[in-house]
Amino acid sequence: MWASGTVQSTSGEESIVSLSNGNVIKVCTSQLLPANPGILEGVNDLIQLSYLNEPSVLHNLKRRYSHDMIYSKAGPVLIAVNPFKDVQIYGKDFVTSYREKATDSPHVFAMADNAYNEMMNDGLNQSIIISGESGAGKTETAKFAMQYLASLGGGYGGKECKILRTHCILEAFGNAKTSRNDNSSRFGKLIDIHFTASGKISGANIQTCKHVQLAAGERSYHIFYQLCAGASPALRERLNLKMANEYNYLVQSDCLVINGVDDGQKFQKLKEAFDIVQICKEEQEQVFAMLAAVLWLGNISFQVIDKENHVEALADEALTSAATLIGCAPHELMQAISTYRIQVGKDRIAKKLTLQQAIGTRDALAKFIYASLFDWLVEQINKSLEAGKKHIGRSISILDIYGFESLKKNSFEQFCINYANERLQQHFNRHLLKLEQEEYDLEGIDWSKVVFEDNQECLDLFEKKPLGILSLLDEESNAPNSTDFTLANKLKQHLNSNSYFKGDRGRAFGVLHFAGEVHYDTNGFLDKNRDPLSSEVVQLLSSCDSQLPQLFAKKMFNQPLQSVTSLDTTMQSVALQFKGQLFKLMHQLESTRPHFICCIKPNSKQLPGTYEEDLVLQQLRCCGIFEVIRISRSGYPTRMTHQAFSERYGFLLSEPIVSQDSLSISVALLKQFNVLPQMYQIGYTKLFLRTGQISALEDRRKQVLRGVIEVQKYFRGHRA
Ligand code: AD9
Ligand code: MG
Repeated sequence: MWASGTVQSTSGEESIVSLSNGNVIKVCTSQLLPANPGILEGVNDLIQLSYLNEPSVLHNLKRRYSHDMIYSKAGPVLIAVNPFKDVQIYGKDFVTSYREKATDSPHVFAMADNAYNEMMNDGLNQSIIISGESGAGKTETAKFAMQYLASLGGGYGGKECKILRTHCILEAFGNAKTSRNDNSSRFGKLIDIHFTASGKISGANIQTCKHVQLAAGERSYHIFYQLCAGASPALRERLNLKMANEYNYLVQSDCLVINGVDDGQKFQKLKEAFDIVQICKEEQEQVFAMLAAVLWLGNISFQVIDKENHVEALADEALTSAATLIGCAPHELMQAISTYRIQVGKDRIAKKLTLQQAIGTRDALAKFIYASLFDWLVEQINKSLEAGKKHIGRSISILDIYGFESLKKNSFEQFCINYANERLQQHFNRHLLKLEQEEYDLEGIDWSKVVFEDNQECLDLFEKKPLGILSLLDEESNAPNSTDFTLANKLKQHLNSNSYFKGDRGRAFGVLHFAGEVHYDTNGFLDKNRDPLSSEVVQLLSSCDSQLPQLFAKKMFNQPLQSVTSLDTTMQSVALQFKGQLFKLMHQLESTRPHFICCIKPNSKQLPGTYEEDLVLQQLRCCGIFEVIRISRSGYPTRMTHQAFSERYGFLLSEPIVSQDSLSISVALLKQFNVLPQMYQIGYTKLFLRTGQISALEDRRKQVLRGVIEVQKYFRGHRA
């Protein structure tokens, strides 16, 4: 790591340096990097640094962080370093001061304000895209952005308030405690906030991206613990609900409570949120019944009934409770999870399952109910936020997905998550590094290119057909007699020559992600990718007495892609569904003007006041921040077509000019306002200006317009 100091003397290759802590050391001169002058300590925007080396950037961020200035800019990108404590910078006074532009200190509010203004001024849809590792602060940042937009778009009544309050529903059902984050999002979401032409919030829409399962041994989704801790005695009675430690699905991890979190209290908040989005009491009761059913399903056990290891579910409290809760007879449930049917000639014959198959079927049923319940809830929230109207105005979309994960043992879940992050990074690279430079080329601007690490090749490794990981995974998932070993071998056989792929020993393989090398264990990949749901189970749900199971089954039947199958036929795999949903989200983002926020995790212990330089550096490098700074510093962030420029400022010209074309007017304006030649470039169709140059013109314009209004007022007053 680095330390700051003063060079005392240099002789040849060596220098004597006295460090700030008093020590004097001898170092190799070529390893010294210049530090920035004191006046630049803790600058708002990293592009202002005179010396742009890694230690300077790190030092600057650390310095700000130690003063609770968790936000900094890197050109157009907002960097947010997770404080892991409450910092008092989100109150109404802060909203007001950002709204009135009374401060220029970087903040998520400033970013949201900027997006809002651009939407209002240019009529373009905007997006706020938040990236960062698991636990870096994406979800919290997204909430603050929403809070700000809600306060702009109409105060704290009505819809705005609803959008914020519903978040606890999504978190209860979609988040869980993991080893890296006590409140880790296990689903991706894109929230579109819709505005009327006058800039008031008119509604919102939430799109989600598939849940990823939790790793073995991790606490499950918050909602289960909230229900167990917070249900009233009467509700417990109706659901035959036990304490969390009596359910198999919940005791797989030994963590039943989270430090500083009161699950019972959260349950009360959740019920209030249900009321707010108009999920009526009967429906709420059904939601809780589905959750209890899932928990009881996990307690169902099987007994072996013959030599071939075939099994039957035990007719005990777990089976009866689960059956009652989903609304069927116990023997029907028993049948559905202990047998499958095969077609023999014209008949369908029931065959018994083996223990492993039966457990798989039972768990698949539980997962299906849970996933359907989540989708149903999102649908209800959307209905209540949009009030049935089709949206035609403008919108700001906020993207918050699961962050990059590299654990000791990485499985299918991490594989999906990291693939999603690879896609997201591509969007970032394309907009901030690639398109930016392409536009300079296209406009004939004099420009020295900044090289950057493109992650296209890594994406190709995943997506190429037929020889990418996703295609090969699917092929193997559908192949007879395939195992996790045959999958690993197949990947190695076809991909070993790819420099982003590492063939490991045995079942493992590695990928060189933009954020670092990750090794995956293929154990369970095929099963998780197939995620088979037997037709027995879907039939059972469709014949249930309760409304929700019927609805879930109907949805399944109506979905052409996700076919219902018996255990042996093919269907669309989890990885492909995941890719489809991801593409849909990314596609939607393409038509918006993006604003990027990079969240940084300053330590891996979730502690306040702890800044681990190497960890921060690795994250900054991975998300391409240094390249962004270099491009922005030498770039021209303000750009306007000659026409737009001349129309907006033309009236400020003090002397009339001969030719009235927009280019001539623009040039005359630049001259009149003394914009120095190194501060702008004239492209074929657009004018490019360096940071800060437009403000003098804007100020003048405002002044003149205000003058005009004053004069009008004066005249109006006189006429009256
Ligand atoms: V994951 O990919 O969903 O696992 P996130 O979403 O990046 O992850 P999250 O927003 O959940 O991380 O933040 C983790 C924790 O950091 C939160 O629970 C807070 O305790 C803490 N945090 C994050 N941002 C802030 C903040 N601006 N102020 C205070 C914060 N605490
Ligand atoms: Mg999150």
